[in-house]
Amino acid sequence: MKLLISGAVALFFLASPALANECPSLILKAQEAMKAMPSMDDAMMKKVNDHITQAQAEHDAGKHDEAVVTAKDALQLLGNM
Ligand SMILES: [Cu+2]
Repeated sequence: MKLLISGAVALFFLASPALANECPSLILKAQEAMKAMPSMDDAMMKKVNDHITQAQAEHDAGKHDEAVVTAKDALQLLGNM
């Protein structure tokens, strides 16, 4: 049983290389990148904002991998990877 749990934990970590604290820093980076871009059209701004909000929600829900992907999408939209 213990072996089974270790296996599951190992699998979990293999499948989830993202660190729990990687999302907030990526979210912050996206927020700062957005602030640094004053001339962004509204549709784009909304799209990036939605990504940031979603990333924060995913992080809060413990879905750190998804949060990282979403935050990276936001950064990609901002052309700031
Ligand atoms: Cu997270």
